[in-house]
Amino acid sequence: MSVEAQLNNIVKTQGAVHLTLIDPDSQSPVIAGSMAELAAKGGTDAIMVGGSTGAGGTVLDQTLKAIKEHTDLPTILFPASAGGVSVHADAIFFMSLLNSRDVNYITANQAMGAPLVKKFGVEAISMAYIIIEPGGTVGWVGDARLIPRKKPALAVAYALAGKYMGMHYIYLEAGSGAERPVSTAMVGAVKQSVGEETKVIVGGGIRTGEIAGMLVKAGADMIVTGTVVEQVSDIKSKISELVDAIKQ
Ligand code: 1GP
Repeated sequence: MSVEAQLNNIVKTQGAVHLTLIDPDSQSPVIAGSMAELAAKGGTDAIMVGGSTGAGGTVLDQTLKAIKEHTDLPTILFPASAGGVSVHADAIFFMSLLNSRDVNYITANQAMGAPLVKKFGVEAISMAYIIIEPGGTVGWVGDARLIPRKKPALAVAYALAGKYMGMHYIYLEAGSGAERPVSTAMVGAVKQSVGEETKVIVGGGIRTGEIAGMLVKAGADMIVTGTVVEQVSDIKSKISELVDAIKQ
């Protein structure tokens, strides 16, 4: 079964997916491997690997290899550029930053990376990436025209554009480490407009089960957490808290 089909099946049978994001630039590959193992024990569904800066080349390959040695969970690339492609991943979020001002983040890196994705046989999962205030590092790096927190209609417009362009997943991103995640009102409006088939991913600033649960209740199909895994001493318990809060 493809990774996309596995994720969609989890949404169908368990209500929502939890994704753990590991940034290869934040720790050694060995530590990344043990973080993934603990996240798997806590019940996460897949490991995303990527980051806005310093997440390519050997460090990316070695991080993926270490993660693979410690868990059987699917690994999904979360690239910032064509340099974020690796032969060692199962899948890649093949994403376009729809509200960027820079063509490099909308189509050019995608074109440069596509032949590698094909050559490596990595499964491409099409995704519309939309950055909401405050946007953080990725908002700056991706030169995003940030969608105001209180303007759900603008997020809906971009999400629908992504759906009509054939993207299967819509990712609402507040930026890694954001003080607050995307609002439940925005998540609800986007989910209602794109419908059941198009999956809505929410990430950035999610730190507790309570918040993750509220976002899923509002309409999120998948929740991404990254920073919290780097900050807590007991990774397994924190992931369990998040997973328990979003599963049916
Ligand atoms: C960043 O949405 C992800 O791209 C995760 O954000 O690090 O705040 O969990 P956090």
